[in-house]
Amino acid sequence: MSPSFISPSRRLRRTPFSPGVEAAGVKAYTVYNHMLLPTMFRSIEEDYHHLKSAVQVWDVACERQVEIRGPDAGRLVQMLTPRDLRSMRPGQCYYVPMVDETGGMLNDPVAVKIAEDRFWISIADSDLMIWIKGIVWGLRLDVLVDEPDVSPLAVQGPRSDDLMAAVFGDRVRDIRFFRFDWFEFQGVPLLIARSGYSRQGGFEIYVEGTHLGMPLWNALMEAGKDLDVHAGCPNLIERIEGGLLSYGNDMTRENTPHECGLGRFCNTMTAIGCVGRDALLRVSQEGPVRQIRALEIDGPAVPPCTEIWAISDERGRSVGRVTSAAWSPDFNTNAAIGMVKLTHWDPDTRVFVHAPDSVREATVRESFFA
Ligand code: THG
Repeated sequence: MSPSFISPSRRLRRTPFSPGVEAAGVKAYTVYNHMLLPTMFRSIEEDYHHLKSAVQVWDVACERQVEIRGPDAGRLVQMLTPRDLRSMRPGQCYYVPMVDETGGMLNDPVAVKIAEDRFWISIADSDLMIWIKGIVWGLRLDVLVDEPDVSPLAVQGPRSDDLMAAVFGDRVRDIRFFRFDWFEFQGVPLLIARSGYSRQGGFEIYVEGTHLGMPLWNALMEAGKDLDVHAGCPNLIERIEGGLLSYGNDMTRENTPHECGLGRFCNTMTAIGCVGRDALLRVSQEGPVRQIRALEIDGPAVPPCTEIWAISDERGRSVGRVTSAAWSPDFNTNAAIGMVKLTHWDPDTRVFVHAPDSVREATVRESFFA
């Protein structure tokens, strides 16, 4: 494959941390929410081993925030998701499937409740704000919806607590999973949550504005020298092993949360006001007929999964599709995420995956790898 490049322009937004990312030798980017998202620094495998053993600083400014603020904020956020938000308190983050009126997935963001009347919706790769603005206008809700200039910086890996404590003090260690608290950096308050798109533990720092971006990046790099800190990014192998879904890859508007295995984040009966409630009540009664599964694909390392790979049974009948796959060094197999039909989704079922290089045998797993 010949090398190709992304043409920069105003539409393809840089981030407050882009100078640091470039200085660290970024080797590849993707585009996410119209913004640059690094995908590789040394190699995907080196980045993977390092993420699992040390600590990395990630430019995830592309996790854009949709701010919802005003008297109707709580009511509006509940309209967007089948997860019951009545018990959510300021200081909490919730992973929330967001659906349209058919129950189709529109996004799978992290909702950050800053105050009773103020939320940040930390979105995956779809233009969620436009849908929200439509609802607000149509129903004349009393809220302001916009995209504030907020850029998350993630610190991920087993040494995250030590690195964060070196910069923000030992109090960061007390933040519980999917909770946040406020900390100062150069006299400016920052929201810091224990969350992030890896299974290695860590934090996300929500940086407001541009000017603190590089000072914070540099402070983390300096404080982490003894911890072998390195620039990193969401890692394809690690996220597949961990079963972290990628909107647009593993799920789309064609899928319900239940098909995505996100039923545990839905309380459709009590999520009164959710736009997709009626549709989801129907499908949650019957149960889905296809669902996300982890798979192990036999053979040598698979090529990059850049399009859907069909899954068939031994007679060639379609029984699903693979949407993400990568060789896992730690599990010594090809780890994959796919949507599998009910007839073939039981653990240990053998199926055929039509990868671009060959048809391979594969096994449906009970659960993800890590
Ligand atoms: N952090 C923040 N914003 C984000 C992401 C993030 N926006 C884009 C994208 N990632 C959204 N998708 C996900 C997917 C999975 C998780 C978070 C965001 C996640 N899931 C855990 C799980 O599925 O087990 C934990 C969920 C829970 O227990 O509540 O962490 O990473 N700010």
